[in-house]
Amino acid sequence: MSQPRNKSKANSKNNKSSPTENPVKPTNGAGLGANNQKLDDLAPNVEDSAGEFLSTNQGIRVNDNQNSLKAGDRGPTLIEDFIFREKMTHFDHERIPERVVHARGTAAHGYFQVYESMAEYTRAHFLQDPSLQTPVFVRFSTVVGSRGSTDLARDVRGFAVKFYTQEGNYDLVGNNMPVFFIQDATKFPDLIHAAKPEPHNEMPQAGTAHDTFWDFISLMPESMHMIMWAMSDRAIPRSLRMMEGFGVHTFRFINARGKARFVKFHWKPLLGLHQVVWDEAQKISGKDPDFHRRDLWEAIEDGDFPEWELGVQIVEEKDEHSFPFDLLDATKIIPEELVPVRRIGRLTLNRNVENFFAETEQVAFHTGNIVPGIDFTNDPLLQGRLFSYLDTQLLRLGGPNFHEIPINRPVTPVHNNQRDGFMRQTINRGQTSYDPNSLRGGCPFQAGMDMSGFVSYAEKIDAQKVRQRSASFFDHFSQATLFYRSQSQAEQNHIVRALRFELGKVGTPPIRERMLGLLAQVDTDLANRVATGLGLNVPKKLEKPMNMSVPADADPRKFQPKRNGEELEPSPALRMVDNPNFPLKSIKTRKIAFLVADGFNEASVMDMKMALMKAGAKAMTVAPRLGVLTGAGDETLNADFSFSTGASVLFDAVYVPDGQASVSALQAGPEAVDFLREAYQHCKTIAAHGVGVQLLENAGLGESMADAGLIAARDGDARTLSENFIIGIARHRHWEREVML
Ligand code: HDE
Repeated sequence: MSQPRNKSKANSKNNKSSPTENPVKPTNGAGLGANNQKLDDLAPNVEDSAGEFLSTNQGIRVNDNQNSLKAGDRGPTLIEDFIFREKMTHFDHERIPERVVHARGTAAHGYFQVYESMAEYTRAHFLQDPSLQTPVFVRFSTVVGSRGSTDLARDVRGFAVKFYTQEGNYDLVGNNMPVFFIQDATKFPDLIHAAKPEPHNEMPQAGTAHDTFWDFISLMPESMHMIMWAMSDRAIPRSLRMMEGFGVHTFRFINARGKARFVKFHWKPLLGLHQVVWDEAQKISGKDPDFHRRDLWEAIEDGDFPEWELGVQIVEEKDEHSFPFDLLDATKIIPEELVPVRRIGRLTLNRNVENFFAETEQVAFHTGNIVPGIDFTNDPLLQGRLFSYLDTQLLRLGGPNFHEIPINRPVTPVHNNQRDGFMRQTINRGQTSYDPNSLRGGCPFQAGMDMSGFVSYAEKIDAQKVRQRSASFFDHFSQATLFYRSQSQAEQNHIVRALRFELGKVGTPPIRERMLGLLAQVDTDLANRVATGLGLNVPKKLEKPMNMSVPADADPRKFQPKRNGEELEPSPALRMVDNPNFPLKSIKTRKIAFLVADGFNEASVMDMKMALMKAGAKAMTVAPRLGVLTGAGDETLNADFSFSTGASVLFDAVYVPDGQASVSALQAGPEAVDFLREAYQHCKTIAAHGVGVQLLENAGLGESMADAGLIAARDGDARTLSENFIIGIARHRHWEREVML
């Protein structure tokens, strides 16, 4: 059922709408689900067949949905069967083109609330009033894989936020990494063609570990900073709820007096920053390719609403040129040590979608959707995106009326002279569809600034029309080095391993060597370690010419990557392990596997379960079989998983409770021991109580081992043990276990 929403009086013949009426209403836009203006807006479009008769799309009730109409019960189907034809035709047309990038995604509803008025910096209405809750729809995604690909691919994650503000839709279409591979939008099709499955054999799916990607990258020194991020653990998040988001480009804030400042946007997750291990990621891709999607869905269903704080880095216009990099260059960050991130509000996701296709698939983000008080800069990557997003929606959603699809329409009224086109829903009343007009008293009117009319920032531009990259963009290595040197030892090891994996999958030796040459520009130790894994030597010199983004007729000798000479201090804000921005060590929403079988000790299970639940974690039982398990004292417990449906990679930590019969049953097969060994290998916290310790020993993980993440207590109660267990889990992983060659 679809209803046109704009039954607005403003479109009526006797237009009473006054040009002095401000669209900004004092009411709250959202609330904890109950009072969310966007959800109210979607409600008339929600269909629910509970208690209803089956009908055709024309509303005719169907008597037989089992058989097509035939000439005789063994005869041919008749073309007259309108019920069959309608059903089959609709089915044949169910698919729309998937997104050319970011095809794999998942989304949820929620709201945003600013902590205090930002009026000093921006006139954006949704950033003025701390009591206002602005509805949002957020879609997370991977970039390279197709719609059905695994969530755990090594990849950048999209973090796209649509704010349904009182002044229209504002889209902050960001990623979970603050920089990008390229500096100019015209290189985007090249980058994506190189990263996607190779065109001759459509392999590999959802991964960059192949020749064409590294061929391209090895010739693109400007990518090196982003490559460091993409090879880091940021590319394999533990959960979409535990990753940062970034607007990437420098934008502008403009206040009511017209004063502009530069701004970079950040999303800081309240659950902290966490990753999985690459081996784990690959196994999760087989055990549960929907791991991230499921994690987000379940957290919201359970009431564990994910939250992020919106952070801004604000730079005065006069300081534009005071950094050792260009603010318009999307391959650079502003280190937080140079310009602190001020946290200005909170995003909460509290409602799953009703229908994946209608909402998650049909949502159309566009960097060009901005509201008064926010504006663009001349970042050439952003400028290209401003064209691409609208263009891509026209194809993907089939025409110019995709803004009318319920998930895309704003909560503010839409009045203009745009008309017709495929799938038009709005019934525009009246004789006129042009401006100026007198027949309609000039409606719809232009809005003054005091009526929330959008006015572009009047930037002064006096320049030659050139196809040229600014020389201020040519330092491609300083920040790559900064990133690598800011990582913890464990994270540096992971970058080395990731590069060994990715380049190890490259079949063309000169590509590997060229990459080593580039890595040596970032950090010689990094290059040497990667080279060791590949059985190669680091080339003495950088292979030339590198692509320095110059036209055919330019002299390549004049354009070489360079360092600006300034060594930037390592920035702890860039690492995931012990990042000072995330001091809170919480185990909230973490999943803990309890390995149990019949004969478990009830107190050992319940005490630990209660302690974990109190700390906000989720205890789940994994047993040799599904069904009801009986404890030593005849109390029963349901197995949440069997060894065939559960796997250690799906949990954050493992506990083996006391109970002789239970432990003996677990020892009878190889699964429990394998489960523990794998959890250990992935640096997870493991605890065992009473005879449960035997199982650890059986797995070769004796309690004598000096390891903060291995907690064994033969005696005492599980309550005492639980304190250490919780501290261990809160550390997330025990990286000191990793052996690096
Ligand atoms: Fe995108 N990008 N992009 N991108 N992007 C798309 O738009 C594009 C870039 C990002 O959940 C497409 O609707 C160009 C940076 C996200 O629906 C397309 C360039 C950043 C999403 C497109 C970039 C992003 C997209 C494909 C280089 C981080 C998914 C489908 C100039 C700041 C949004 C679509 C969703 C999607 C073009 C680079 C983020 C083709 C040309 C940098 C999160 O329009």
